[in-house]
Amino acid sequence: MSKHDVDYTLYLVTDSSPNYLRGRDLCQVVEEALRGDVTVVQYRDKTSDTGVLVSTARKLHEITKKYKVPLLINDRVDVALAVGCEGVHIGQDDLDLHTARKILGEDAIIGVTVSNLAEVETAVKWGADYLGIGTVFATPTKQNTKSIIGVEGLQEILLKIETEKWPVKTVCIGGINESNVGRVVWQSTANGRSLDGVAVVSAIMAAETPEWAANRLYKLIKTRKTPFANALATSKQQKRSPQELLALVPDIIKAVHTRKPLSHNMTNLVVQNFAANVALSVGASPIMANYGEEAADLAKLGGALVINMGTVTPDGLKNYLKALKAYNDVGLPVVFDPVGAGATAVRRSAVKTIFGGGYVDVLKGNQSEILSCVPGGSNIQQRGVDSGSDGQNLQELASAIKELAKLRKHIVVMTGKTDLVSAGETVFAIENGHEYLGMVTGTGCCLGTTISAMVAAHPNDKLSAVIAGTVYYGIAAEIAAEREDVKGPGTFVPAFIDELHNVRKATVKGHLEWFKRAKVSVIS
Ligand code: 3NM
Repeated sequence: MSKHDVDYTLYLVTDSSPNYLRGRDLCQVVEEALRGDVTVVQYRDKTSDTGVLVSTARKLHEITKKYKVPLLINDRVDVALAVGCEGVHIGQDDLDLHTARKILGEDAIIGVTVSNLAEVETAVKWGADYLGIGTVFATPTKQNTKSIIGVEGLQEILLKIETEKWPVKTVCIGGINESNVGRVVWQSTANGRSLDGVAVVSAIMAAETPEWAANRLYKLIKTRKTPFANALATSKQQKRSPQELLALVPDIIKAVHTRKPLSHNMTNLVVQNFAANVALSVGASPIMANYGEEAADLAKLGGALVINMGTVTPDGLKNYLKALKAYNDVGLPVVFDPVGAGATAVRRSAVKTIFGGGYVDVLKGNQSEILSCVPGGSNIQQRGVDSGSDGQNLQELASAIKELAKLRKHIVVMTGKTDLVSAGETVFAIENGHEYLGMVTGTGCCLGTTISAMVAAHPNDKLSAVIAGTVYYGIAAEIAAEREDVKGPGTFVPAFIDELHNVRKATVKGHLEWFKRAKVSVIS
């Protein structure tokens, strides 16, 4: 078989540690896995003597040849040469690729571990056949990994490879198993560039029945099966005109009123009370539950989750991840507000952890927060454009959020003087709102709460639900600010809560005067 025809779909990396083998024979486990459709085997053994490595590799090679699957040796070019197997896999601290190629020749398969763009570039330059991209998630199998890159890092690397049209194949590695493989493969696809496969150790080596485990993984990778694919707005939904979308707004507000969906907020210390009151005013049923263990029960109630990382802590992050998983498991919507995302290294890392931990349906934040979520950083941000300078760079911001939404496969809401909403194909601009919203703490967070109520009540068309929530919120602010009793930001807050309530009540009664203020357009 030519090395160009290798199928990387399910790449097994072996591990001979007793807690994985549990007394079983390595070759037997590998053969079972091959029966379950493993397509590449890498023999990885960091401790055995060279003699043992060569004899085990020979046995493994006899088996892999039967299944017409390539055998690669981790790190040890000498062992690969002695055995005459198909190639090697080398890490960043192993023998360099150029030398390995000189020793093994052009026909050998040589793969390289990479975790950042510089390593990718070097590996491609020296002719790597494939890249093992990782570590995606922290894993007990390899605890001394250099960096945890998350789905984010994976996307960034795939995007670069796609942009440069590099011919290299790709697999990802680190913490991939049956529960996350479909999402990781689906989510990491960047501009049409997908992974060629997935590499696993424990998901197969530690499985009771390696054959079944491999077979299930293979099918999940091949079908790119993930429930989240249905969460995304369809092209048809995205191509609707602002008028078509606006026509849905009253019914969405009524649906919240009728269904009173749960708005489960894991939010920051500053806005707990305000957000709960906003949820009540828009007709939702709020619960401010920050303890992740409760999420599985709450997720049975048909609502939506808001993760607002405004006052993130290590415990808080663990709780968010539990809740994210609980809502993902039942397919209910999650709104993520990456408050202060770019402000500290801790928050940048928290954003990665959350994106890695599950699927987020709606990402909502201000300009700098959203731009901080662009993998690899945004050019706009690098040029110092920050919130406030909306006018001249609206088109640029629109393109940035469109790309981000497309890449991440979720809806992005960027708040500002003009709010921008995109699910990846079209960008809608909403020009409702009032400057008082920017003078009171927590109004952005409470928009997240409002959106959660809308998407919970209208889950099959989240794009129109997000637009409905944003328009309704902005108009309620305008009406509140115009009231005679409102003298400034302080008196604005209670009036705003009143008007969210009043607008909803009016809508339910069919009084839609307020709605004439709606300003939605398509800008990109
Ligand atoms: N290499 P599991 S992570 C062998 O990041 C290996 O380069 C990694 O094990 C890297 O599938 C890893 O059990 C272990 O999480 C992956």
